[in-house]
Amino acid sequence: MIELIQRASKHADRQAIFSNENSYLYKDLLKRSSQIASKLLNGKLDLNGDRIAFIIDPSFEYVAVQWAIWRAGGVAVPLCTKHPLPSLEYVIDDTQAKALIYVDNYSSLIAPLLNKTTGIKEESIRDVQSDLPDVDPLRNAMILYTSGTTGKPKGVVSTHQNIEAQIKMLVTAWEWSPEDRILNVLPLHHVHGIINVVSCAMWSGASCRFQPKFDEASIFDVFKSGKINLFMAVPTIYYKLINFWKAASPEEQKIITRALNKFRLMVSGSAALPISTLEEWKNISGQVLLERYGMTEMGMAISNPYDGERVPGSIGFALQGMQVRLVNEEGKVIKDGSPGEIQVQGPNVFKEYWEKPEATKDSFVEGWFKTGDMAVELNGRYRILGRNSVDIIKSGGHKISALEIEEVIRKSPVVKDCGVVGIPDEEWGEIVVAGLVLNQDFEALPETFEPWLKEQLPNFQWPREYLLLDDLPRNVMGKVTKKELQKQFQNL
Ligand code: MLC
Ligand code: AMP
Repeated sequence: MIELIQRASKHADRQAIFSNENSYLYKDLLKRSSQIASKLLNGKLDLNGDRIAFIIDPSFEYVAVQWAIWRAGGVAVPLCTKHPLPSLEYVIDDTQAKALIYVDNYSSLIAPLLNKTTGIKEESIRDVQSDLPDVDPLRNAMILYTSGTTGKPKGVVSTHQNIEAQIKMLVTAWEWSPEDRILNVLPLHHVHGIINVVSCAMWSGASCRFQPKFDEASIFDVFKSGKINLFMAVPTIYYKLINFWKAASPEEQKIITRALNKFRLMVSGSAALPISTLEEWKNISGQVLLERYGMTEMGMAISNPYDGERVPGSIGFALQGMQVRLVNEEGKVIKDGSPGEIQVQGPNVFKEYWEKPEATKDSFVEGWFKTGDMAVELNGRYRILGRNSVDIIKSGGHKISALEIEEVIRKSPVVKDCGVVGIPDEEWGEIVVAGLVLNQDFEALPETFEPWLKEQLPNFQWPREYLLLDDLPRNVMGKVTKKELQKQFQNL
């Protein structure tokens, strides 16, 4: 049986989740997930790895559906609730999802997909019960989509064993206990929210409170209520919270600060934490943010210590159970403190990219997963230098492929050519910007262009600035030089 779910019966009468003004015990989660699993099985003994997609805001219902898919022997494919239809359709097609579970507020968005997959409305699932299969931990559990430097987004397949390893590492490293109470404000189609927040809480018999929409005032209300003692977020969220605190009255600031002082742990990750954010948050909250480093393909790999010095600008040490090495461009393992690519090995590392054997093969060398992130190491402590590709942008903690955006922009009849890059931004880490070469019929960007593009992309992928160019900067070989394009934006 899946250990995460088995453990829940030990905590049957404890509060597991608080969402939409309701409190749910672990036994409620077990009961609801068993009902949904029975509905999915619909008389079968086992889903045998069928992919089941679902689009549900972070909530009790989300976790019940995720567990139900696992309990029925299926593979969970959580969809991004901010994605427009074409991106959702891509995932449904790529996974050949047998069913799509949705809640009412997504009915009209997903309606056009229901000729491709069976729609199941979560609210319509009644009290059905059947025997559930025994699921081997080596079986596939989840597919999360991630953007890369080539082609369309790839489905990262993790087994139950991978997920368990990802959870156990963090529960040990950050000393989770049943007394912990965490607030989740993150989307649940990424490991940060799914593993670090929700699954670690559920594994520990702790309680998770959901706030479906990011909103500074309500987050501070929860902080002030004293109902939580743990918080994890991306640097952009801390940046936004700092600004909100600064705008509050001195009296309000004191109340917030008093509440934050009592937290057991606050974690930052998914993008580089600016030292200024770390310091400002420390002044406000008395908390030194614990910065850690991870990736969809492996959960977390490197972390500052729970006990011990958290060094600003450093991501800390390899987590217990992880093997980490740095490798230079010639493929040599580096031991002298010079920069190299982070490569990892461990039970948490994903199994494969869904139906992309070549991509899977290319992402490993001698059994080590190549992260594409550059770092330096001193006495076991790592510091990130950046990525080895300019085509990957991190904005608000979202990984974005410049090439995917370019592909969409090139479909516009207005545009002859384009180059998309990320440029540094205090709030978002990086923002997406686009250099455009217009077709000769156009002298300026027509007003219809941006609204059209916004329909094709989720808002975190929208270019925030445009530069109209006669041609894109190119090297002698004719290849677009993205670094030069970045400079042109920064010189504006
Ligand atoms: C949104 N906006 C942006 C933007 N995203 N502007 C610039 N750059 C971006 N990336 C704008 C919108 O257009 C809108 O503008 C305004 O901000 C509010 O939009 P929103 O959609 O309501 O945003 P909000 O809900 O506030 O989201 C911000 C956020 C979100 C930081 C909460 O981006 C988020 O949840 N990020 C976390 C992603 C995550 O979980 N990553 C983990 C990946 S896993 P206007 O003008 O309309 O107001 C991973 C591994 C690991 O990386 O190590 O963890
Ligand atoms: P994702 O593919 O969305 O899981 O994003 C993973 C990427 O986020 C990593 O490859 C890093 O580039 C980046 N990342 C995660 N944590 C950190 C961190 N603490 N500092 C810098 N980059 C990070």
